[in-house]
Amino acid sequence: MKRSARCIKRSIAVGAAVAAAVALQSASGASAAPAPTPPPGQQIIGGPPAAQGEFPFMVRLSMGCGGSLIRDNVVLTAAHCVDGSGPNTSITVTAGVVDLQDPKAVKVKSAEVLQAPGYNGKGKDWALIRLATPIKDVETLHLAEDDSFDHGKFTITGWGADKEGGAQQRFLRKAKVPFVNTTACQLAYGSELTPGEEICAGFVAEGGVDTCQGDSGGPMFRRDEDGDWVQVGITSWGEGCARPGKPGVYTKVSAFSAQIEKAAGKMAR
Ligand code: 4AZ
Repeated sequence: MKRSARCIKRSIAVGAAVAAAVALQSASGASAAPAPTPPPGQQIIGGPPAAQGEFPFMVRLSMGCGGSLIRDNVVLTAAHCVDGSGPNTSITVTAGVVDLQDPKAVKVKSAEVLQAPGYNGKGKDWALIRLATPIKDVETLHLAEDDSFDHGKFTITGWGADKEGGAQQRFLRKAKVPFVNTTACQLAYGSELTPGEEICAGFVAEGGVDTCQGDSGGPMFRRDEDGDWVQVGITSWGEGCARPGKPGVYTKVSAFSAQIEKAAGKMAR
């Protein structure tokens, strides 16, 4: 099966299962006092929980994807997380928390969606969501304007599965993954990879750390020379999760940042 179809199916299935999975987790963990700290474990896959406020630009989308705030009223996510372009009030965006059940969570509805022009399931996996109301005083994430940040170690974050086929998470997880060059990534994926539009990351030899189902649309980012976060990728796809020889594939933000900024600027006003 084409990987695009596989990923789209997955994200929809995850969307349907999210509320239930998160509700279940809270129910099973709710017997004691409200849990201020996450349960122990190694999730996104292979990383610890994020601290409250550590990634203020990180949001959860109600269809079961991640996203990043690039304006106070615009979220960047994956094209395969949305249905198309146009007015759309069906998405709930949860911001400002690592715990999706935190009563302080800021929840806002979408107003409009822009799916990447020309998106057909291969490459171009980006989309913008305009919010009905801006998130107050939020620290937005800056986009890589060129490929000068496409190397080194990247941070990945999400509420997605903690293992292949695993449950969606109540608490935001983070992990670090190294850049994988195009030659090595093509060795893994052949013509399924769209070089120039996608960037790969992961521990190819050993696996073990990765994004997984439900992390899609979330940002992959690193620090620039000033120590500020810069987004280099959008979680897109991969064969399974955290498998040796199968790195994660991310939309190469620098290839689209001019187009994204222009579209976001139009949308935001
Ligand atoms: C997904 O379905 C997904 N291991 C995201 C990332 C990866 C695989 C699947 C990469 O959302």
